[in-house]
Amino acid sequence: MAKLQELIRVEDLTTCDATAQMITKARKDGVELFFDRASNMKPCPIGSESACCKHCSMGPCRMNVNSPYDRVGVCGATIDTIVARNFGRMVAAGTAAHTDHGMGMLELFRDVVNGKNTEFKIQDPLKLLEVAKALDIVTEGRELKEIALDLYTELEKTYTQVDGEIPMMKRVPPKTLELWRKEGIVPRGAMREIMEMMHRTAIGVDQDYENLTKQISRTALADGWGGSMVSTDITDILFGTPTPVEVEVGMGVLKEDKVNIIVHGHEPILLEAMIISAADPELKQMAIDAGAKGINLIGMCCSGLDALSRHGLPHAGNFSSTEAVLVTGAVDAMCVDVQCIKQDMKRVADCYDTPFITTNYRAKIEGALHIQLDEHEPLKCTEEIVIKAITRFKTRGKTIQIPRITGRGVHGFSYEYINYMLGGSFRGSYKPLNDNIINGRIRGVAGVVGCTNPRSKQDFSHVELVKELIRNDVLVLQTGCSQLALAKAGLTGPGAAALAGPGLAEVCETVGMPPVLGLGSCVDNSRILIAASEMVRTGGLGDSIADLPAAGCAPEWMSEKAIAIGQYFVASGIYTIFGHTFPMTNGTKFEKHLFEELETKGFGKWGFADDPLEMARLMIAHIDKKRHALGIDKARERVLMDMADRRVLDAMA
Ligand code: BF8
Repeated sequence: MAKLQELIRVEDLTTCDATAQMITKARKDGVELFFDRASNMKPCPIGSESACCKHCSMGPCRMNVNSPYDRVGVCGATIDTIVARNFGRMVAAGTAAHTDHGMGMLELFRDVVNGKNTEFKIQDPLKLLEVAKALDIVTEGRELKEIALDLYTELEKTYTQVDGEIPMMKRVPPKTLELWRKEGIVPRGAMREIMEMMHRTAIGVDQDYENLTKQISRTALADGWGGSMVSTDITDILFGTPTPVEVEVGMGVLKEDKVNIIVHGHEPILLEAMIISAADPELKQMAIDAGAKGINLIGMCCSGLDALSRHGLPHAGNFSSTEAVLVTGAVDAMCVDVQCIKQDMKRVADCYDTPFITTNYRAKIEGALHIQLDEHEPLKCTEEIVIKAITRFKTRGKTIQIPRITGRGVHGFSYEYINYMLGGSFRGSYKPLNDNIINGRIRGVAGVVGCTNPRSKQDFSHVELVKELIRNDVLVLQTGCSQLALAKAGLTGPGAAALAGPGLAEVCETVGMPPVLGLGSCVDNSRILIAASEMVRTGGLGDSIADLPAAGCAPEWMSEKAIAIGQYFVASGIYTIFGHTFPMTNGTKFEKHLFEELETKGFGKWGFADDPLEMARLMIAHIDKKRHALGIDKARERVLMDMADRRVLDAMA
């Protein structure tokens, strides 16, 4: 462990009080966390500007980030080729993660429909019919199983099709789709796009950054409108479409007198199976016999967000808290599947005698206990994990310290529920949302999403950015670790309307919704795309997604998946800002292309800012620019005057 004087002050690492307490405890216990390593390991200055090329053995070639056009790589690759290739490979990796996850969900769906998997059944047949209809599958007079099998066959194309357009293109607003067709970036199938992206970024292939950008967009769109969207829809069909539910979040959800089991990762099947096992009467009795008051199942990161949205399951925290939670000593089993699992969690778990269990053959960790989850018999795995956790509870050490900190919020705002919430059960519609944007009560819509990162004070930018947005009447949609940051800060409950600007507050109070709507895990960013499509379809806000008064931001991002998400938002027409770092060499033509030129072609564009208030300023300025272009900027001026007049009248009353 690094010397104490080299360690950064805890208050500079996180604004999450529970995580801060655990960092302090870990330091006392002599246990190193990733915060400490981030403090002591400077990022590579060449790599952080993406100015290194290592795609062949003539290099690696390092460019001069201060004067990027001074030299070229041994093969002659320019800085623009190098940075664009690196960026493309990040998008390919992020897209691969989401689409591999989505394909797994689709296979599970097929096996459930075929009766090969009897552990699960379709929970939302209505959503199955809706998705089938959206893809022009005949539903009238047919058995649900027949429709479901057709749906599987259609959706499989999202991944495996080699030519044509992926099925979800039917949900894209016509003008947005027209642009993609003109630019030749409509995805064929995710496997094809990822394969071509990897090919074109190999030594000696595509060496034109603008041409590479087209494939980067095509690959990313195969994620957002393909792999991720199918995953969200199929997961809703299988496990239920979320509706608002009040949830408890933060490390205080751990219970000293219960067997605490945490599930961390991304694929919903592990946590869905764990929910069944944790409710098993025999296992519950076994926990009681061991002296516990019960089994306390908890989620973390995106798996946790899935179960939080669908079942109201407690959630212990986001990415930056997954080691810290082990420091409580109160975790009786930490089980993981895929993505965002830090290798060092195994060592931290060992320090506190917590069983650390991998469950997916695609994501083993050296030295960790592996119990393979077989999706045909998932309970075998989850029951074994529960038994291991009960055994650990019996032999728990005395050094348990659970931060008594929890937050409460309302989550589970699916696209469908927003429709119902705004329009009512008989006339579900986005028209009230559009009307309130047009009349200026709601200034615009922002997606605030993505990771936390030990190089950025945990949760700080998420929370400050969202506060500033809602204060300025911007409705915020959230997914991923960002959502947890806001939930812990108390901004996902209806009470948060008090922090909103007068127009947004009025809408929230009328509808009974918070100004910050949690939509789920990172693959559920697809819900934002569908909501954006519906806003265009409803009318009054332009013809394409690029016309909407909307913007996106991932202020503390860290994963390649975030880059893929950012690119599919940009390609879909949304101005998207990333914070604290960006894999880009400043002053390059590729930078200008992503940050300026894409917008002039009808797409969105990338933005960057380090300070949350600056992020908010850029997003609001963009929203106002779009309002002006739509000719609805005057309406907002009138509404603000109405509000002011009303306050004067209130004061006089
Ligand atoms: O997919 S927000 S740290 S947990 S990558 Fe990971 Fe980032 Fe969290 Fe989920 Ni998304």
